[in-house]
Amino acid sequence: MCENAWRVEYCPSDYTMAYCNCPFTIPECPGAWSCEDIKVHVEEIMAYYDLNGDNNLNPDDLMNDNHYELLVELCDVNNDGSIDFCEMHACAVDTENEWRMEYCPEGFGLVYCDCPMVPPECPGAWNCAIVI
Ligand SMILES: [Ca+2]
Ligand SMILES: [Ca+2]
Repeated sequence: MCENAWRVEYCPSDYTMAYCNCPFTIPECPGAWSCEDIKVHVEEIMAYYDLNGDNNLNPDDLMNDNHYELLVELCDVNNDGSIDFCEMHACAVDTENEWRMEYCPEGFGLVYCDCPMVPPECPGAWNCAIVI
């Protein structure tokens, strides 16, 4: 709104308004998951399958073999034979986007979610080296 108010005031009258896609308004697609939904889902999966609590899914967790192999095939990005939280999270985001491409109306955006396990950089925040 500010940009267009500024244009009305300072631009020649035939100058066009800016109509940008608002990044915060996404068309409704029933059943689509938000980043928050994905995070909760991944937390549930990890809590359910990660029996030894090391935040990795691997054969130690006594998963059903077929399910484990499928997960490794789909989600084990670094090929170390286990799926950590962020690999599972990225996998869930991919799955969500495949679903959206199939079922959501055209124009419905894909979802891009950072792995919630990695603390975000905060400008001006102190890191451990400064604190110590
Ligand atoms: Ca584990
Ligand atoms: Ca891995």
